Amino acid sequence: MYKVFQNYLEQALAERFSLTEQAIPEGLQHQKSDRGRNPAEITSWCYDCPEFRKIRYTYIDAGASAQVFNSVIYPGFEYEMPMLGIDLLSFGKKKILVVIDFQPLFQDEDYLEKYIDPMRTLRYKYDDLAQDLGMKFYDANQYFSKNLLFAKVDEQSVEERVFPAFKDYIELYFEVFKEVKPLKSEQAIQRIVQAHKDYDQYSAERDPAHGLFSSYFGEAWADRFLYEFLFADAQPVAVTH
Ligand code: BLA
Repeated sequence: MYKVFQNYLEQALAERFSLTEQAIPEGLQHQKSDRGRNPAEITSWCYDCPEFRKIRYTYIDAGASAQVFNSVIYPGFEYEMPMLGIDLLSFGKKKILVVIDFQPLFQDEDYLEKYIDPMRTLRYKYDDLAQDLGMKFYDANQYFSKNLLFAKVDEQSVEERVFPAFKDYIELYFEVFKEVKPLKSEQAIQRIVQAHKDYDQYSAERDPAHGLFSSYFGEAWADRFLYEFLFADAQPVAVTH
């Protein structure tokens, strides 16, 4: 269902950047499960290039039970640019959730004006996808922007609305990125290093996907996938098992 989204992202990246494939820890790149109603498969890809220190995306294919495309693009530490965050989820026809955002590293006014305001036109172009759904797992005021697309939709709008929105947000992300000047001072760069670390820590601790990964692939695998791949700069808080 979201394979055309993945193909588009891959194409958009390949035509602009010189990507190097990054190794994914043993056992995490691909996994299969027969535990659910339908067989499930999870596959991940990871790249970097001079502009982006980590480009990762994951596809979960569990037939009619689940189709998921999840991606985060982490700029290099010398760019204060937000991450591009994408989470497209489909659990059968009844539950399709889509989230696309430039995920801000900071919430101060100057930062938001510089990196989040440029999304305003698209946010209103896709007003039907900016649904103001409350967040249960995350805090909407941390690492999310006011211009995020967050919607519960049907299959038809995935094709007619979400795909055009996805393309527009990706194009805009790279356009804004093109104008960004790399930071020079070591202190400013260290502030970004810390912000990326905080983002990973926050995301690993709250990720609503842990249960999904556990149910298909077991809890040990889920923990490894979160802390060794998705949010590799996060520290597991406590060993509970
Ligand atoms: C919600 N994301 C979810 C949910 C799941 C995932 C299972 C809960 C859906 C529900 O309400 O039942 C799935 N998250 C994943 C998967 C991965 C993951 C499969 O990290 C990894 C492969 N989530 C992101 C990114 C964004 C994001 C990059 O990973 C940013 C655009 C957003 N996901 C996001 C939001 C919600 C969500 C805002 C709703 C959470 C809430 O209600 O607090």
